Amino acid sequence: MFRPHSVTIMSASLEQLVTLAAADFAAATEPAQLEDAKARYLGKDGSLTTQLKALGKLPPDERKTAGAAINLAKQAVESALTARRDALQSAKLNAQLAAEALDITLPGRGTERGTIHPVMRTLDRIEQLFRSIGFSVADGPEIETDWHNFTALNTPEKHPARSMHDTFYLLGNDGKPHEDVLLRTHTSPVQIRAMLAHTEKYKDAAAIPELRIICPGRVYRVDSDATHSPMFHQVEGLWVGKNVSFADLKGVVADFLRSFFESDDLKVRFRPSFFPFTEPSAEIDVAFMSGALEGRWLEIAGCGMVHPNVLRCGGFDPEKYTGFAFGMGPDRLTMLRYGINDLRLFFDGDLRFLAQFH
Ligand code: 2NM
Repeated sequence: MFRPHSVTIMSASLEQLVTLAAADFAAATEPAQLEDAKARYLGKDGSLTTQLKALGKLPPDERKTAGAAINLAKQAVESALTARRDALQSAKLNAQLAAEALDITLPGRGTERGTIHPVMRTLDRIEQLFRSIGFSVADGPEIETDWHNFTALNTPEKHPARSMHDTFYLLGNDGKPHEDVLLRTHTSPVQIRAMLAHTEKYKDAAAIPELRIICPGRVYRVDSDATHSPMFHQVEGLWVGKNVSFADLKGVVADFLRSFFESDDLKVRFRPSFFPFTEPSAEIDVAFMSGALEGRWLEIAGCGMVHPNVLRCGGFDPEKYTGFAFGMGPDRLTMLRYGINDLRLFFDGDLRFLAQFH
């Protein structure tokens, strides 16, 4: 007898079984219930499994048809199972998405407009004033070598500033401090780098043009109390050329201070002092002629004529060129300009303080 094997007819009871299984699966609302239902049909003692096992007892000529019919039913049950599994999973996902839904149409909480940090305002102001008289602004690394930070600045080998009590040294891979790598203690190494770059650039020229720079930036010292922060700011200035004199230094600095404090009758005095990198050296004091600090001399900066050894380290011949340099603390200038009495307010990040500088 001809029987096309691609077409198989399920018996009525098998069809019922498939319908029953589909209903059983549909009734399962949890994955565990669904797996229990699966076992009833496809498990070891499941009804379809039992029927497949019973095939061997059928007469050989019925085995093939019956087997195909059972397999067809099995496939139908399996696809009903898969469909139900998918449905349960996507229902679960949809429930989760609904629970976690965000209404992105709600207005945001808003961000407040920031303010320029008071010390940065001071730096901007200092830069602007010096640019107006032909200075440019230079910067350099905050991690420096011993040579750029000390040696090139004429600091003696045994100077206390070189000790670990005063200067932060970086740690090497062996956990011990480097002798040669440190956090700069002033911005003078930037001046050394700028002098070297400048003199290198003009090494074949008949004469080296004037160098006029200021170097604002962060500097680091081992020091921390109400008036000292381990990180603070400095602005150093440098003017090197032919016939640059102490008189030029006095004029530039006094003019700058009167512009900075917007006070024509500000008193400025130069008091002899000592720095390794300048000779002669002076401390610069100012006195206000009005306000709470009226008539009191305040130390505001240091300065001097750049030491010949320092000029030489920068590539200048000290027989042909002279220069002046000065250094001041913008943190302190900011405190004076705004009447702030605690340095730490600048570095605490407290918005109640910072938001007052609009
Ligand atoms: C100061 C006081 C005096 C200074 C010197 C130099 C350099 F690199 F040109 F030699 N830069 N800054 C200097 C001089 C800094 O700070 C209180």
